[in-house]
Amino acid sequence: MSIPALRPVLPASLARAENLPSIPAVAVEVLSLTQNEECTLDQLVRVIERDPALTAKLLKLSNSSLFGVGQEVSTLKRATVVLGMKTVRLMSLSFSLASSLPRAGEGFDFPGYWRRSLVAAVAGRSLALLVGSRHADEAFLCGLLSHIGQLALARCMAGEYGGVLELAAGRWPTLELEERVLGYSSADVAEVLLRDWHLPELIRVPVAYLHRPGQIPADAREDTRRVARLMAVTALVVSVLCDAEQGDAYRKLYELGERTFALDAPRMDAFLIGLEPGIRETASLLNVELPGGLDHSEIIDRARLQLVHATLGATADLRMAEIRADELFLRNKELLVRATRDKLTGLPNRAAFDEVLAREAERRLKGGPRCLGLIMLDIDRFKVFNDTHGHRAGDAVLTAVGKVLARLTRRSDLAARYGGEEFALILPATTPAQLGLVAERVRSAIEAEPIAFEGKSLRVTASFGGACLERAGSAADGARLLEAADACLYAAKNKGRNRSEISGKMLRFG
Ligand code: GH3
Ligand code: MG
Ligand code: MG
Repeated sequence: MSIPALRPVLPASLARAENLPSIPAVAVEVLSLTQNEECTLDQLVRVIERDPALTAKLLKLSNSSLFGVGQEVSTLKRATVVLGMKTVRLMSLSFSLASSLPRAGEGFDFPGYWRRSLVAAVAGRSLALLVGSRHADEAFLCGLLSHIGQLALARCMAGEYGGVLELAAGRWPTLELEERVLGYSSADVAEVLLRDWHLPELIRVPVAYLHRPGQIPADAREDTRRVARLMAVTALVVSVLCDAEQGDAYRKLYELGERTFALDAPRMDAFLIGLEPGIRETASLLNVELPGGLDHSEIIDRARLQLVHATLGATADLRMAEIRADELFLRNKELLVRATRDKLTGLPNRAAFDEVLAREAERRLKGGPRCLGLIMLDIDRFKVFNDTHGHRAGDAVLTAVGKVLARLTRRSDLAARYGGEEFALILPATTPAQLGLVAERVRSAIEAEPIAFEGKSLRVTASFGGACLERAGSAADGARLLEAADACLYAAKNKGRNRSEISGKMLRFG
């Protein structure tokens, strides 16, 4: 079929294309019924029932956990009553479209296409429900159609689009790349195609402006803008869950989720993990085979790590610019702290600490930027304290010590809960003498800190060990710095506790 009203930017060859995906007959009828205010439930059911496969899928959907109506639905009419006319209309449109689009072929990543479309559909719908939007079904359809422009290009302009895919080198092509090579993007194609299919603005605009929400036409309706906001977040969810390198998308998703829907990082993570069963279920409903590697919690862990690596990795070039390096350290630290916090104290946990330590050691391969200081501290006779005052009192101590550390360290330092009753500090530019001062300052503050617990005021002390690394031979030398500090801590314990021992010898490796 041909596309009549092509925008001038699109080449004539696309307008003449014979094999553009066409909209299936049932979908056309459902759509025209949608536009008819008078349409009755019976009319809708009659149209859908003409396609037995579609009917079966809608029934399966009504009984799936995705819709979870809690009662067996065995007729289409019942489904229409239980799910509502709008849902049945939009879902039948979604399913009939999905069944008419190609599943496999040469020269295009069809499994990737379907995975992205499915993730977008389920994520769009779930996000809408999460934020209380009444456009969950529209978001599902938008998601399902979110990559339709790329599919159309791969089908109709295989030669030209092949060049784009080649340049993308195995990654999913971006709109920028398409524009650079073709002079227009798959989003332009999607807009034309969806217009040709007579899909309403509420679907067409969010799909066409998925990656450029800032350019939505000024006359777009408020409803449309709302769905577009949902889909902009959804597009980032797709990048995080489907792209091989998602560090940047993950950061952007957090930012946009927070800004648009006040979703904080833990809720966003829970949302991402919660999508997994729905994606699998929808895949089976739409007969789409998903590639492996869809464990969402693993993907999130990997994304976090990539985020951290991406930012920390950037520090390597800045060895000479110490101030900028310190700023980076600060930023890295803040990113990490957000990602990996110890629940009790609110401090970064051991994983975050190990990561920063390894990266900081790496920055000191062959010397520079400045001496890296590390302090370990361990609360004295904490077992006895727990046995005497109870575990909850012990927890109050850990929280209080965490607060002292947060209060007394500079923004450029990293204070972490290393494990149990042990804490660790990384001080990026500190000599042994300065390290001794810091350790003493923290030690006396802990000793002087009254810890309020159930009407009592309790006190604890801690022992400290510290060491400095001037030059590393490998990233693993961070662990050797830790060992040196730990040996000093052991000495402080042996010398009677509530004291600090700092190694006067700067460590130099490599
Ligand atoms: P030392 O002065 O030699 O360090 O003696 P210690 O008793 O502090 O050392 P030990 O390693 O024998 O005991 C550590 C105790 O810390 C044991 C454990 O019950 C307590 N502990 C570890 N993690 C937590 C926690 O999260 N909460 C509480 N309340 N106690 C904890
Ligand atoms: Mg201990
Ligand atoms: Mg102890």
